Amino acid sequence: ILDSMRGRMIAESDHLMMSGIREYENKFVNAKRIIIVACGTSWHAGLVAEYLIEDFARIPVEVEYASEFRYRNPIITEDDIVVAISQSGETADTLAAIELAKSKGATIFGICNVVGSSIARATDAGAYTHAGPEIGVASTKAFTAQVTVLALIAMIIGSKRGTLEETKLRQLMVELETIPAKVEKCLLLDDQIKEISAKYKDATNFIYLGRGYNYPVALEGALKLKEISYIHAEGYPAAEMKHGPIALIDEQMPVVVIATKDSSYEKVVSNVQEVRARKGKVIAVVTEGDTTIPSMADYVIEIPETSEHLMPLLSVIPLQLLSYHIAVMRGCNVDQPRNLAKSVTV
Ligand code: F1P
Repeated sequence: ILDSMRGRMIAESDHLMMSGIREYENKFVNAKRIIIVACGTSWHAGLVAEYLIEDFARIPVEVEYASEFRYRNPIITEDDIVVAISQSGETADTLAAIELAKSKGATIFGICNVVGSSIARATDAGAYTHAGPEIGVASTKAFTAQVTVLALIAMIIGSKRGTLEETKLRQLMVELETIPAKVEKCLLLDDQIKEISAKYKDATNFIYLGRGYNYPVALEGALKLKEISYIHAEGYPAAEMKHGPIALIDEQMPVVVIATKDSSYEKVVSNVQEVRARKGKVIAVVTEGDTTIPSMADYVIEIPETSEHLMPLLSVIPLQLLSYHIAVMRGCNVDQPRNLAKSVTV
């Protein structure tokens, strides 16, 4: 994935996507609304895309679970662009959502990993992620590749619409180039995360908190733990905690907080204080060199600094490793978790 990311995304900015994005560029640039449909991990990548597209391109975005969208009576018009995201390209709910949107005349843009898959074939245009085959059932590198492609799309549309300044675009391109090396650094955290996993392998519940770009990452961290460790886990936007989930926090509750240095950092500090005040156990993912959150956390995982827009590419990795080690320690089959299928085709 690192090679494919490096090769595709940076050097030749004009050839980033397959022809799909260029062919449909005007449609994207003039879109009044973008609807994203996906399931599971792909839905979480879609949520990151909502933040990216609204930030960079200032086009309203709706992110829908395909499994719900297909059965309700959504308003879809010929002016809409529907972006369908799927690793396998075979997910029945996503395919049905595409068919529904097509029947209303919307333009369908696909983001799939598997070349020639059913979803890729059902779309008007698209971009392949080329992340290589996912060996296990649970999506991991597919998320990274999807977010990368979606970030590039948001940057291209934002730049063409004039809502993303040239200097900001350049900075983001330079920053993207550093991501593969930073991903490698995150992978070196493996031993440390294994030690943390040993402390919490017998937990029965987990909470994951994040704000802004780290909110979808919190959801994804919780999903990975559920999928492969069978531990009940919930992800929340950190600010939502006070509206209910805070009642769950006691000394038995591990709370994973994604607290990297970004525009919502100070607010996350208050959220961590709220968890501490209720004796929750804090596992914090922080930016290298941070001292404030580490002084309040039980365990600290340091990851490299990057733009908050690209942070999900890094902050998801320690959470994937945490789920992986906990699952292995609990004797679970991480490649073939119970009750899950690689392609959910029904
Ligand atoms: C969607 C998905 C995966 C999940 C599991 C079941 O798949 O929910 O995110 O990890 O494998 O399917 P896809 O549409 O992205 O292939």
